[in-house]
Order: sequence, then C-alpha cells, then structure tokens
Amino acid sequence: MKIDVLTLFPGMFAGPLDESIIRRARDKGLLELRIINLRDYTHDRHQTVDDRPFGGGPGMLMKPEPIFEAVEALGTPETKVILMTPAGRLFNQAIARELAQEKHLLLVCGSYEGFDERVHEHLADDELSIGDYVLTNGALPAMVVIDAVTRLLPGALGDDQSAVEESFSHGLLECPHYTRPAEFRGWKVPEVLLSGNHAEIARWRAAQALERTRRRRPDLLAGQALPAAEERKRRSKGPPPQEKE
Ligand code: 4GS
Repeated sequence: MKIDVLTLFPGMFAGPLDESIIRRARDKGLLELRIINLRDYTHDRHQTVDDRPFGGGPGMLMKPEPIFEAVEALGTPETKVILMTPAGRLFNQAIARELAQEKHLLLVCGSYEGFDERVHEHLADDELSIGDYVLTNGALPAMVVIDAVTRLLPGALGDDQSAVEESFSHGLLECPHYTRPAEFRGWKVPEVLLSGNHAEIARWRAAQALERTRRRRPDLLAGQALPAAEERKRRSKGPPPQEKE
C-alpha cells in the first residue's frame, strides 16, 4: 500500500514511523510512505498556506490552492483523499480495516482553524478524527492512522503478534493477562490460568473480557450483537444481563 501525507510539519514524522513494525513494513515494501511538505505546492515568495477567514473571526484557515494542487499532483483515480480534522468520523479499528484494503491513501493534515470549506466539499473522499480533543495540527492524527493501518497489512505482523488483532476484532476489551511469577508481592495469578484446563480458561477469559467491557466501555456493547458464544449463553440462561452496577 502507498500512503502519502501532506503536512506543514514534515519533521514531526521523523521518528515514530522509523521504528518497530512500521519500519519493518516499509523495509519489506509492504508500505510505501512519503511525507510531503504542503509548502512545496505554493508559488509565492512567502510560501503562503493560510489566510484570514471571510466574515472575520479569530485565527487563520488553510487556503485551498496549495492543497488542491498537491492532491491533483499526487493523486490518481485510485487515491483515497482523507482529511485529518476533529470534524471527521471518529477513527476506530473498523475504519482501520477498511483503509487497509485501499491501494493509495493521501492524508491531508489540518493546521490553524482548519480547511477552507471547499477542500471538505470538493477534494476530500473522507474525513477522520482521532478523538474529541484539540491538537496543534493533524500530524499526530495522521501518524495514528498510519500506525493502525500498517499493522493490518498482510505480512506486517510476525506470527507471535498476529493474535493481538484478534482480541479487539470481536469488539471487546481484552481480558486480564498475567505472566510469571505466579505470585508477586503477595498478589496471586487467578487459579484457573494455572489449571491447564483450556476450555475453562477460554470461558474465564471470555467472561472477564465481557465484564470488563461492560464496566469500562459500555458504549462498545451498546447496540452491538454479542459474540456468538455469549449470545447463546444469554439465550439459554436466566435473566438478561443487569445494566447497573
Ligand atoms: C484532530 C483530531 C485535531 C484541530 C488541527 C485544531 C489544528 C487540529 N485532527 N483528529 N486545528 N483530534 N486537529 O485536533 O484529527
């Protein structure tokens, strides 16, 4: 997959994308990443990328010309143009899986108060937010998307890491995990995990994941079908799950 990033701060991308799994994916040719300075697509002496909002008000906007010119230079009919903006759809694992199927992503990082509306309307195929908070610019959001997408590319994860995706793929938080020692400062690992009874361990883990999700992230369960095993249990046994603590 190819990912191009349009940003005013290319220097921010050195480091996070040069390590670990993303580094390996790039070295293996699974990911072709280019970081492009939006100022390269200006023509005036000051390389102007922003301007004041019509109608007044505080702050500056990203002007449309350099962005349109860059996207038209870098894009092909196969390119998916994505704006990083707090007004976008909230990025999640399902969207990461969608994007991992694409041939070419072009991530456009927001700065200042945002984009001239014509960029949203006439250039973007999609708009993504990484969460409801205000950052200084869209570089970190772009890196978050690149990270989540890259690890899903076939061959990016070693076999030992592949299982990690499985856990969130059923839409629940992870169950608690323990490693040695079996007792640490008097705190014992749950007996069942030492039992060697794999069916019982699997049941315990599923129940823990569900309970933890219910307590910490009920939004993940709301309106979402339970995993098949839990759904069967729910149908076969007593009263429906209590929603309050
Ligand atoms: C986000 C976000 C963001 C908003 C860009 C203020 C500069 C900044 N972009 N997810 N202007 N959260 N962007 O905070 O994507």
